[in-house]
Amino acid sequence: MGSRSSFLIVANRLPVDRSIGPDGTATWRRSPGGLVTAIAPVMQSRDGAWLGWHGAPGEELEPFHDDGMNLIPIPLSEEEVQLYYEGFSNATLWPLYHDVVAPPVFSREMWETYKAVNLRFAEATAEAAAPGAVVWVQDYQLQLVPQMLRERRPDLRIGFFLHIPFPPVELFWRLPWRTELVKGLLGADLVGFQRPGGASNFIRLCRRLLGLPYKGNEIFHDDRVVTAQSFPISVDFGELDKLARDPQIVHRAKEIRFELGDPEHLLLGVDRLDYTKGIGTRLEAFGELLDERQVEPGEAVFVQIATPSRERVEEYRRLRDDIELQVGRINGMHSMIGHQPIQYLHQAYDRHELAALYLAADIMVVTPLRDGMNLVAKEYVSCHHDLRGALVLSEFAGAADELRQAYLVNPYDVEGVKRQILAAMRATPHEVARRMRAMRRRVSTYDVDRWAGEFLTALES
Ligand code: GDG
Repeated sequence: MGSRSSFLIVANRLPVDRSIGPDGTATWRRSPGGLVTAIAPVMQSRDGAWLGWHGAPGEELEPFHDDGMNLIPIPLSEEEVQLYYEGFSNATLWPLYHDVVAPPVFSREMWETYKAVNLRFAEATAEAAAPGAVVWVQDYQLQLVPQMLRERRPDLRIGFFLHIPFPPVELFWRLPWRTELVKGLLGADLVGFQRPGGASNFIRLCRRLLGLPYKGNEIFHDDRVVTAQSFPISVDFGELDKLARDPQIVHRAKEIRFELGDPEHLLLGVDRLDYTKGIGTRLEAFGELLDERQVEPGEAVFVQIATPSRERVEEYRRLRDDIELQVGRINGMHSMIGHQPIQYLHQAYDRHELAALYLAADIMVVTPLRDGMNLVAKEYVSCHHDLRGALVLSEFAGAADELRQAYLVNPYDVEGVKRQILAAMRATPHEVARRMRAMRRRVSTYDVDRWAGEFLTALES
């Protein structure tokens, strides 16, 4: 790559996906997601570059330009995908950081590969960055990059943002490589978390593990100051609001309700099929409401979109079987000819269909056992310009800090989840509108632009 960039994003994946046309030519399409939308203008105005894996194992690609961004592909071999991505990132760190809701795998081989891949990212970034550039490293797959990068390029301004929760000291302590991981993060000038609790867990850990002094949210390490602070991520409210007002989407939302037999209550869940999302819990609650005839057959339909995710990781395969068994049981018990209480869709949908589903749903059920933020909850709110729609939301999602007018639940308390689903079903339209209006005010003010803006301002100050 000839010219160097003054603003760089470093993430596990590039923000584009390749699709091969019928004539065999490859085109790149921007992958959906708020991060890219928020960052794209900054990229364009500062001649930015994005470093990340392009998604094809074993393939090396030259840097290219697409959608106004310089993209620098980082290669990963098939074995690295297994050990670094599916392994250390998603079978070790992911469950450990999510309250150990599944047992983490501790493997030295995975760790070695994680280190090697982080080094490759750091070296490529060191090469691509202009003097004094601002570098923003994303998420748990790349926690060693800040330190590795600082060793090579002390002139850079380095920020790191963790999209998932940062666990309490007692859980983090189990990691055989805990010291290396913490030191990796401390290479940054600013370490960002979703919730204030994540930042304080990190500060406490630095003190307990490394004996580092701190004052407020500033940690003193190696003659430098590292700031640990929360920046709750958000969605592109304006874009979703506009999308949900589009007559085609409004029409599609009506059509969806009609196709489902115009139930009195349409409940919706949208998640990657992940064991942290509490899909089983909400289905259990809904199933019991049907068993107890608190909800009459035919009165409600639960649409659960479960987008395929990490299908080669053992724990995810097991989860899929469990959920499919559970759906089968409930539907077996409570279906009537022409009516199934649960519509389970193990498929991905495009953004338009998703917006129509949000708009169609009376009750959005978001019950993660632990979640950094949960964008689905904020997307649902952004789509309800009609002020219809109630949100049932887990206290264990970062979004619960902001969306206080949701029907908040403890996802471990099935009775409580049932109670809140019933409360949402029975709420008056006035009450529903009052809550929705307050939540919309929050999300429209704290949108994803503001999130990125506040992080970058803090990083550069
Ligand atoms: C991590 C953290 C944090 C889902 N199905 C489809 C689809 N989606 C989109 C949603 C939403 C996104 O995927 C999922 O975001 P979440 O925030 O809900 O969850 P994670 O994937 O676990 O994200 C999380 C987030 O990072 C950001 O920091 O909030 O806590 O775990 O945008 O709409 N999109 C499309 N089709 C689908 O079928 N197009």
